[in-house]
Order: sequence, then structure tokens, then C-alpha cells
Amino acid sequence: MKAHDGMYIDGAWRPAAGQDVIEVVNPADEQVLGTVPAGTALDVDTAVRAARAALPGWAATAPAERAARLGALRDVLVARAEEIAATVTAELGSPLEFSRAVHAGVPVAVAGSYADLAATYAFEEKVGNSTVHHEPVGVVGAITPWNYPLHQIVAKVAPALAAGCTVVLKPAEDTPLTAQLFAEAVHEAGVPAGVFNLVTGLGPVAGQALAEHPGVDLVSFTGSTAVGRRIGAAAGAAVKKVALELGGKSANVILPGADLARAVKVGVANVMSNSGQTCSAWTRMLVHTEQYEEAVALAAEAAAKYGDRIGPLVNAKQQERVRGYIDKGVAEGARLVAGGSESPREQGYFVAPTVFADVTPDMAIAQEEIFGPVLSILRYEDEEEALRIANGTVYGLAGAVWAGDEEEAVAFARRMETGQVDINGGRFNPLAPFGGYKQSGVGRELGTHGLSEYLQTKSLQF
Ligand code: TXE
Repeated sequence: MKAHDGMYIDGAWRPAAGQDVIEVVNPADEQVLGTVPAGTALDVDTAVRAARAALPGWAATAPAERAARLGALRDVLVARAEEIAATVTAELGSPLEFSRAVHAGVPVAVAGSYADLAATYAFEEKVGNSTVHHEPVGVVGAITPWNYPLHQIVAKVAPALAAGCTVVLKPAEDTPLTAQLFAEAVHEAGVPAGVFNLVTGLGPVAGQALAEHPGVDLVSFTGSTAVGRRIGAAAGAAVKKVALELGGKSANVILPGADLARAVKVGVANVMSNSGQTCSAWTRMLVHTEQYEEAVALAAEAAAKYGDRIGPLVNAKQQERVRGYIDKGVAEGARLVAGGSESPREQGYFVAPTVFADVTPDMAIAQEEIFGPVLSILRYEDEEEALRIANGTVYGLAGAVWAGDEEEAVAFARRMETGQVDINGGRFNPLAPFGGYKQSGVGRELGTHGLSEYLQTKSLQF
């Protein structure tokens, strides 16, 4: 697998300041794929300076020009889709079909949506006797996780570029090869030097240096709540703008009139997708007591059928963490009906699709983000109890409601404390704002809401 041994800064690959490297490992077979440089505060500083120097020029480009670059970026992502899918599969371990459809496919839709929005967004509007200008926030420090290596990058970089911001990206240490491929794509798309810069490195070193750099105007972070809290606190102290997309513990609420078989089938697929490493995954299934045992049997059967179709977790630490939660679920008295903590293969960081029944709302597996292929099924007696359980965590990122009629589902969804709800299945919409209520985060990604995170407002009175 091709790996650059430098940082992409100011339009070229340049040697890192230090000698340290990060080994990139294929989590399916534990083989080393290559190494990338482990950036330091010096590399971050060089990249931020490049981004600052490029800011006035990029901020002043006509929106149509920024749209053209984003359109070109979209086209490169299409042309190189097979390479992207293979790279994500190598460093994340996801099955190739999934990498093609989701890891390579979704970023194309998102980049395309921002090419359109850059061309059509009202960067200037009239309000009474004022003109209101939506101007770029400045230099963006983007810190991204490994679970959707390219999507997480594009969901930040595309709106930032559309807004007229310049960017320094610090991607996750587990998936830097996809980030390097993205830097190549940006270059190929003709984005001017310094507008996008990449520094690979460890979170507490390069990530922290980027988050705390005084030359960064906005930190956009996706990752764990623990790190998000620290970044938010540091940004608060510096009075710096921040966008945080953090964890989730989303509820999949199946109301009595719903198509139970379909709701359970789609619900299980949702949790197991990407080996459960999805912040918006519907990890808690809520079923009415009268349909409970039927749902449990259907879910256990669906999980048991997965076999080889599920990829590994990203690394040994995540595998240990997920296995620990499974053991905890058993110890807390939940009923294991599929899977378990034993690794299904000798090599690779695999965890079998796991389903727990008789989960009560106070259990750790019903409250904490596991980030693995583990579904908890909870029981409710009436709608009010379902709502209490659904809203009864510190998170509020996503969710689902299934009902006999759409109005009933919408009425329930409106009472959920969460940023996004799929009604009777739903379909991905790259324009729909995505982000958290409560401790799931601050700000929104995607669509015009995602764009506005990278804009600040000035009004002129006449
Ligand atoms: O996350 P980290 P990890 C959750 C999920 C998972 C857990 C741990 O529950 O099990 O987090 O995953 C960078 N200053 N999510 O340890 O550490 C890091 O290098 C600045 C949910 O991988 O938060 C990486 O680029 N940056 C989630 C990014 O933060 C720092 C996706 C995320 O890594 C830093 C991933 C620091 N001090 C994990 N420390 C989601 N919301 O989708 C680390 N980083």
C-alpha cells in the first residue's frame, strides 16, 4: 500500500520535522501496511502558517470558483473510488463491498452537495436597511476519527472550502493512508497551495497542538466525548469557535403497529454495519412487551447469520474495549442471545455480532457507547415509558421510530431528544443536518447547516 513519508503542506509533500513514524496495521490480519510520519507541534505550526498565508486569497475567490474546485474534487473521488475503497478496506478492515458503497460512495455525494451549495448559497443577503455578509471563519483545524475515514474528512473539509476557509487536517492515527489519498485528490482537483494541509500524527501530540494553536480560528472535531470535552474546554478558554461531533447511544423505537420483522432486520443491520463503529448506530432497540420475545428471536437469528460478512474492529484496543462491555453485560444480568466476547477468529480484531436481551435502562450496555457490533434490546410497557428510555442517556445523536402510520412515528420522533431520526427506515440524505443534542456534540455537519458552521456574519447598515 502506498504511503507518503511527508506531510502535505502548502501544495507539496514535505519532510516531517521529526523522525518518528506511525505504523499502519491491517486489522483483519494484523499485518503492517506501511508507516506515515508522526507529526509534532512544529509540523502543525508550519501547516497553520501555510493555511493562514493562503486564507486571504481563497476567502476572496468567487463562490463559483470554489464550487468548480469542489466539483473537480468530487470527480477525482469518483475516478479514484476503487483505490479509496481498497485503502479503507486495508486500514479499517471493512468488507470491500461496504467500502465501495459507503466509504468511497458517501464522500462523493457530500463533496458534490458542497460544490452545488458553494454555487447557490446566499453569501450576501439584504435584511431591511442592512446587507448581511456570510464570511469565512478563517483557518480551520479539523481533527477526524477512523470509523468513516474519508467521510469524516470530507464532511469537514468540503464545507470549509465552500465557505472560503483554509484547513489543516489531523486525521486519526489508525487510518492516515485514506487521508493521504484525500490530499492527493485535493491537489489533483486544483485547489491552490496552502488551502488544504495535512499533518499526520498522534492525537495527544499533533491533534492537541492543532487544537491549541493560536492561528486556528475554528476547531472541528469528531471523536470520543472525553477528547471532545477537552477540546471544547481549551477552545472556550481561548474564545475560539468549536464544532464537536461526539458519541451516541441511539434508540431504535419499534411501536406496536410497526412492521416488526422489517424493523428488527433493518435495526440489526444498522448496528452491525461497519462492525458497529458508527456514532449514530441504533444500539438500543426498544420493543413493546407483547412483541418482545418475537423481536429477540428475530434479532438473534439475524445476528447469527452474519458469518464472514462482518469486518474486524479497527485495532486491538477497540476489540478489548468491546469484549469488556460484552462481559459486563453478562455480569450485569443481561441475556446473551447471539455472539459473545470470544473472538471468532485467531487473527484479526474480530468480534461476533452480539445481541443482548433483558437489558434494563440502568445497565452500562444501555448507557455507554460500546462502538462495536453489540445490540441491546430493551422492553417497554407503553409509549411514555419508551420515550423515557429513549431519552434516558447523556447522548442524543440519532435514532429511529417505526410505526403503523407515519404521523404516529413523526409525533414520537418530535419528542425525542436527538439530532436525527429515521422514520420507518429512512434513507441517507447528504443535505440533512447531522449532529447532537446533549453530550453528543455542538454544531451540525452536512447541508447548509454544515456550511454555516464555517461562516461568520457581518452586517452593514445603510
Ligand atoms: O477516539 P479519539 P478513539 C468514540 C468511540 C470509541 C472511542 C475511542 O466510543 O470507542 O471514542 O476512540 C484525536 N487532542 N468514537 O480513541 O481518541 C485522535 O488522534 C486532540 C466516536 O479512537 O477521540 C483522532 O484523530 N486530538 C466517534 C481523533 O481525536 C486528539 C469516532 C479521535 O480519536 C487528542 C471515533 C487530543 N488530546 C471514536 N486525543 C464518532 N463520534 O464518530 C486524540 N485525538
